[in-house]
Amino acid sequence: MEDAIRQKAEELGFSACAFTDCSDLMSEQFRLERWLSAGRQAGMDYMSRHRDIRYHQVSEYALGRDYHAVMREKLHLLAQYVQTLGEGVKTRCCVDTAPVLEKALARRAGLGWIGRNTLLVTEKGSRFFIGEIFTSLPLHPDAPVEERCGGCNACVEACPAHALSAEGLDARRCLSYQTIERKELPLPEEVKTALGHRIYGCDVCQQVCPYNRNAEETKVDDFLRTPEWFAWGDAQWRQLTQEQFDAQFHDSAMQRIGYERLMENIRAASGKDNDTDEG
Ligand code: B12
Ligand code: SF4
Ligand code: SF4
Repeated sequence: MEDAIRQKAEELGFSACAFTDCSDLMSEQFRLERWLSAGRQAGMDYMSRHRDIRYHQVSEYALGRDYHAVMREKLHLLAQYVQTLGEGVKTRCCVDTAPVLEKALARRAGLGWIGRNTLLVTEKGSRFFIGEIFTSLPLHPDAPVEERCGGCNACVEACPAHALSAEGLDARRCLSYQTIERKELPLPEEVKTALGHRIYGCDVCQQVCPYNRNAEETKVDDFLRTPEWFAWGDAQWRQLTQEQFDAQFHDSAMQRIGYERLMENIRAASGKDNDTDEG
């Protein structure tokens, strides 16, 4: 049954599929509690409530169609298949859902290990999203794999905001948090300095990871596109109108932050000496 589900997942374009049970998640929960008590979730209150691309740089995942929608559609198709494997089988799909510790579950299912960049890392890198199907169908859990960062510390050293340490990630520093999740504006000067040309998300701790050199191209068309804005220069970003924003980003994860927030990021990333890098 497990192999049949894995095969169906592969047909749907998932790069991997594995199984785990939900018992004994207390140790993972403890890590989360410790992270929250240290205030490292920054202003993402939802965490605690639920216990240039030439000139500007935009995180690569924003190129594709919003991964929440793509993953949800594919998970529902896979869940429909799982329901056919037994009488009255129940399923529930999740992707990027706040109270679910997705990396912890994926690690337990043996999909990869938690790297020093705090992401789920596999032999084929970390450039993927994680989604789950919780089901009443009894399945055999897979075994976790060993941590394979070894002596590497590249992500910790390369992080432009010094957000990574032996303690994990401090979201208060992370540029992904600052450009996507942070609510209080304007951005502080030290954040603007660390931003460089970034206006949405940050990929540095993945770009430097040696395992991402083994990454395979996705088979999902929704993630393979090159939108018009990919070629925009500085001037086009700065003059972006609400109408252009709606037309260009309506189905990208970037629409989630809204026009005003993106313009604030563009101003923050432009308000420095690197202004001269006109694209
Ligand atoms: C909040 C959040 C953020 C925050 C905080 C990030 C963080 N590391 O916690 C911010 C906004 C900064 C962020 C940024 C990004 N995020 Co984010 N984020 C989340 C979210 C919603 C929750 C993460 C969470 O629970 N954090 C709290 C801390 C305590 O937990 P944790 O680091 O996950 O650690 C747990 C386990 O990993 C485990 N654990 C940790 N270390 C160890 C060590 C050992 C030995 C063991 C046994 C266990 C263990 O214990 C912890 C508690 O359970 C998840 C989706 C989800 N529901 O899980 C996506 C998620 C983690 N993000 C994702 C992505 C893609 C990103 C970005 C790459 C986006 C970008 N390009 O800008 C960056 C990367 C930044 C980074 N280095 O983490 C993906 C990661 C995919 C992957 N390969 O791992 C996820 C899973 C979303 C998804 N569904 O695909 N994110
Ligand atoms: S996403 Fe960027 S700022 Fe955040 S931890 Fe990774 S390298 Fe550092
Ligand atoms: S860059 Fe090195 S330390 Fe960081 S996650 Fe990748 S292998 Fe691990």
